[in-house]
Amino acid sequence: AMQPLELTLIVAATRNMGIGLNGSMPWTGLRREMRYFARVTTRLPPQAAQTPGAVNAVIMGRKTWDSIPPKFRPLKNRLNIIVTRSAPTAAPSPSISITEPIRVSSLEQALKYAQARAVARVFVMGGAQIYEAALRLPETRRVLLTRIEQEFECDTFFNLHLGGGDTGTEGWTRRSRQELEEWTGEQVAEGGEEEAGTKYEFQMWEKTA
Ligand code: FOL
Repeated sequence: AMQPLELTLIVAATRNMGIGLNGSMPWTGLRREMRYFARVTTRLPPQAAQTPGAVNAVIMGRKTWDSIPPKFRPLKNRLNIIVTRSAPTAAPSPSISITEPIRVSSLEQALKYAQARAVARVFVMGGAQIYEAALRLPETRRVLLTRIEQEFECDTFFNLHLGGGDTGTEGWTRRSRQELEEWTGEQVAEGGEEEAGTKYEFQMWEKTA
């Protein structure tokens, strides 16, 4: 049966919700954090794990695509969908191999493509403009936030303020560490993580209203 498409945003942000500087990330050296991103976006949910050929999709803006080191793109074992104003006018065929990134001209087209491909999970991985568009959609159910407990100079922000406690912004609720572990399949440290002198915490937020 056709599952209703559900979107998960995945983002690493400072306390001020800073996500970028000069077209790249404001920090360096958060390698375990990056590996968490790679595993979480790749891992299939239990229902899809048995299905041959099942994959997740990652949707990103063109600037985020450009920011990924060429040797890592397309992000492997995931269907990569790029939102760009210079997408071909014809809709991409639903049978293209995942070794080929798909270019579409809007987030709505990206969702339609993901649905036509019957992908397992759909992640929105930025940047700011794409997150902003996704936060307006009813399909957006969840944010996997890595909250970085150190200020970095940023010129790009995630425009939803999710608080430190479980009371964030109206309509959003923080889920427990156990709920995050169940949904992501990851084991996360109780008191948060620290790497390259930077403390951070893996969080999961869900839309309640
Ligand atoms: N979310 C989180 N939690 N952390 C991030 O760093 C992050 N980054 C983006 C979006 N959401 C995020 C966008 N930027 C790669 C590079 C930049 C990028 C996202 C991904 C990348 O190269 N990923 C490889 C891992 C490479 C490695 O192991 O170092 C991948 O396979 O996912």
